Amino acid sequence: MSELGKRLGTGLVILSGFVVCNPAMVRAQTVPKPSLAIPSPLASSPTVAEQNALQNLTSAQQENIQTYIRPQLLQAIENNTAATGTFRSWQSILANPGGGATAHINSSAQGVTVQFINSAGSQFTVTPTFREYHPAGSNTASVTAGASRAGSLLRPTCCHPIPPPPQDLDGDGLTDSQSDGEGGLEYALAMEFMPEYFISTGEQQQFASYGNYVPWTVTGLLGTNPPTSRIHVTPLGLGTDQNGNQVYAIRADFLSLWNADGGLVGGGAACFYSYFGLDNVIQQVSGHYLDAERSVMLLAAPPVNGGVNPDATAYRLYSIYTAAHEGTFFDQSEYLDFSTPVAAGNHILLTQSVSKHSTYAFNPDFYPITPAWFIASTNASIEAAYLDGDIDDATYLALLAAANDTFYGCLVERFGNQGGQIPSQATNVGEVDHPIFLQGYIQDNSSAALNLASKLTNPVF
Ligand SMILES: [Ca+2]
Ligand SMILES: [Ca+2]
Repeated sequence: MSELGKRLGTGLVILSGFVVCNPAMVRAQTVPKPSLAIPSPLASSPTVAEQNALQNLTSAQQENIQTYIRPQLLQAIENNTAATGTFRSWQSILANPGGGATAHINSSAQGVTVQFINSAGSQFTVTPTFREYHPAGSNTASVTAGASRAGSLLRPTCCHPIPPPPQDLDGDGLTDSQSDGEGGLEYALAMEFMPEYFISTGEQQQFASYGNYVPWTVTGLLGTNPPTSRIHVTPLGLGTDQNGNQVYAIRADFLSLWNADGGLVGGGAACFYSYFGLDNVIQQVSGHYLDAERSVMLLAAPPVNGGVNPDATAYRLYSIYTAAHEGTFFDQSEYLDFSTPVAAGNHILLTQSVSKHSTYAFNPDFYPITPAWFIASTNASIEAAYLDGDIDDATYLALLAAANDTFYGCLVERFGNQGGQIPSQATNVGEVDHPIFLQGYIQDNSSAALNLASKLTNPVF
């Protein structure tokens, strides 16, 4: 039995007292697929000539690939230690939500729109500015357990007196009762903006309950219907919007905490990791115990008495971060900035790819997870080796087939649409320095816990 299997075996314990009630109706609508930018001469599927060349590669031709293609791409992977994309502070997004010239996208997705559903059940389309940002060296980051438990970096730093709230259980200055009826702003905000989740057909992993302690440990399995949501809501402070008006900003994390990551399923095509140096990083998308997936929203409303606006319906959504293979070489996390902020009561449609649970605002079936810049680098390496005469015609054709198979048929997400649901309840985990509602595992910042504590305390805006 694999290590994962052993650990899952021990995780199959009694269902705890976690309350699941009123499963929302599954909605059968679909989410759109993006078109893909595929660099020429790579095509969406290899030609017959390319396939034949790949099948008939001689050992000498394979040796040439190892000599002229692989080393350059290994170097490209090694050089990928600088931050990519554009980091925008929450103040910057509030002041200029669309982002203008500072925003750009590095992924393969093109022409993506986003779907929302309103409280009347009507779906509508919004066109955001897509943006990527991956911190420097994130794919090699390893945080020591407990290293950042001293306190949240996101505690309010400013100065506006908030009346002592009777129900601020996590001590962050926002009321946070678990039930809407008790008037907690954190919970009310989360329910106003709760995403509609599309869980894939064929999903083998489950949402789970976890022990109120470190290390983060599965204590019960909760299935996938309805999707289990945990929330983390934190004040950011006062900013200025695009019209010069003051607004009060809040960050809301929507956590999808799974019992395990089942590893990349792939698209069924052959994988030629070694040709392209990817054998050095492919383990970053293999399966593991526990899985911490999320989206994070930047919300803001006109301030009341110079501080927090206690009315959840007054907030608007300025930006959302969707995490996918976060912190790995294959990071496909994206920001969607809304030039016209989206009002409360509207719910974005989000998918979770099968087995990996990567979060997207579109249908990710067969979506390539290799960074677009690396696919372009591979294409350029093949072209250069061919034009330099380092590889012959047959090797060139074979490499096009191998690259196509690897990037568009192997290293891809899978997702089967079975409709979506808006979770009708959620559990507020509190803050890392003050967990609430028995969610103490959020203090686990070990690599085995996928640096969960840091995910909640590191700024994403
Ligand atoms: Ca609070
Ligand atoms: Ca909180």
